[in-house]
Amino acid sequence: MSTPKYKVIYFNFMWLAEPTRLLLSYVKEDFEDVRLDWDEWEKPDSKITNKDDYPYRKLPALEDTENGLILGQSFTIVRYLGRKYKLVGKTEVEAAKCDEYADVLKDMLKEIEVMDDKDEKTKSVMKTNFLEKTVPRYFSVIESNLKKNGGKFLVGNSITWIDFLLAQMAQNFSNYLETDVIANYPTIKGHQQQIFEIPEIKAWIAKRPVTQY
Ligand SMILES: N[C@@H](CCC(=O)N[C@@H](CS)C(=O)NCC(=O)O)C(=O)O
Repeated sequence: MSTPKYKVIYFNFMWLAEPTRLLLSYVKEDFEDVRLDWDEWEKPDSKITNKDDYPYRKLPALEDTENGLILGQSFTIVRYLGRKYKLVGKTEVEAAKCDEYADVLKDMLKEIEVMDDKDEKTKSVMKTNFLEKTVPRYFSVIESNLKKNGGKFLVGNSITWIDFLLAQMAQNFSNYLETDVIANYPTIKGHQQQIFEIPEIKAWIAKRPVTQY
């Protein structure tokens, strides 16, 4: 067996690394799926001594053995692979729309991540705000744009990195909030189902470790 071209280093979650894992599965690139122990990483006297090997001491990181690159920042990683495999849109406008949607998802993600260390009452208020204000603000626009574009691809007439990012981030938000955040957005829901049904993606989903997030 040949050595995989890529190493995806993260923890045993889907969260920020899964869009990359989906994209690599889609382009049929074998990758080493390295999952570090989160609890161990968090310990002040952690046995993980090579944290400095990873950009900003944060994960996920992608190692590309073709050119020696070690890349940090999850959205940058998916965009990089998108570029490499020509999944970034066919025009500058399409590429810009991919970036716009990615920034939307990042704004949403930020709101979720700040909930994490809050007490249950505060978290519940933040969750309601997210579901009642944030989700409609962003997803109603994406729903309408996606519908106008035919429902299959967010941008243009072929798959791009943002299709993987949206499908997985919507899943992440739903898993974290224990509510299907796209239940009221049938076009986004249908798009997500189509992405998860792509044979290469379906095969990855069937074999990946089962995790809550
Ligand atoms: N903006 C970064 C965030 C990366 C990040 O915060 N990763 C967390 C895990 S989800 C981490 O590595 N935390 C470990 C630490 O801060 O020591 C990205 O999208 O990759």
